[in-house]
Amino acid sequence: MKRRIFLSLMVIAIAAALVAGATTSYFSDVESANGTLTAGTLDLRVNDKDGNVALFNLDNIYPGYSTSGYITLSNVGSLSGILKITSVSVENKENGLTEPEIEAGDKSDKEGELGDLVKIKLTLQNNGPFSLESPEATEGVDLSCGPFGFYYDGTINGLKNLSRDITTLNAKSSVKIKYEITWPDGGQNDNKAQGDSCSFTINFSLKQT
Ligand SMILES: [Ca+2]
Ligand SMILES: [Ca+2]
Ligand SMILES: [Ca+2]
Repeated sequence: MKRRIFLSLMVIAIAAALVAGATTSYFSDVESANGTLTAGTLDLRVNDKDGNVALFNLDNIYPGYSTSGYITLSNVGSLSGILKITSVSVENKENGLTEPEIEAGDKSDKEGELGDLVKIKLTLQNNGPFSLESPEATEGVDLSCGPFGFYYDGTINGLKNLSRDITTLNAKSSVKIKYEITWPDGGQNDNKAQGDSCSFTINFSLKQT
């Protein structure tokens, strides 16, 4: 009995060996295919920096004061995007009431008046490889489009809640926005802003086209 089982196993083993031997006699060939996915990048910088970039800190300004500078917005990524101002926040502080402020009729110490008196002009400069998007004026603010694109001319408080497309910003390109800040002579009313301060934050975004 044991011998028969052993023989049967031998037969199976020989048959298996024959099958295995037969298989290796066929031609064969092996190939493969592969793909790699790399996501593009969309990376905005303000004046070559990321984050909330400080533009200026102006102290001791007065009626008749003016200054100007540039905001450079760069797409350092590999994809084109739409550059947009998503929002602007403005904060006015009274910093206490001086005697001339009270004389001029400033009664509240809750919010300062500087943002209503100081003007800002923002102009998109025509020195970059850009094409204009959505040239319509934004409702509710003193905003129109000049010959070269985005343009704002009004009080700092008027910037509140500004939201609009500026331009297409191609990969590895940048645009400049010139800002001009002036405190025009407002007569006796200017005294209401003595010691007041005003700060604003313009939020930019770059979105995939
Ligand atoms: Ca960035
Ligand atoms: Ca004031
Ligand atoms: Ca004050």
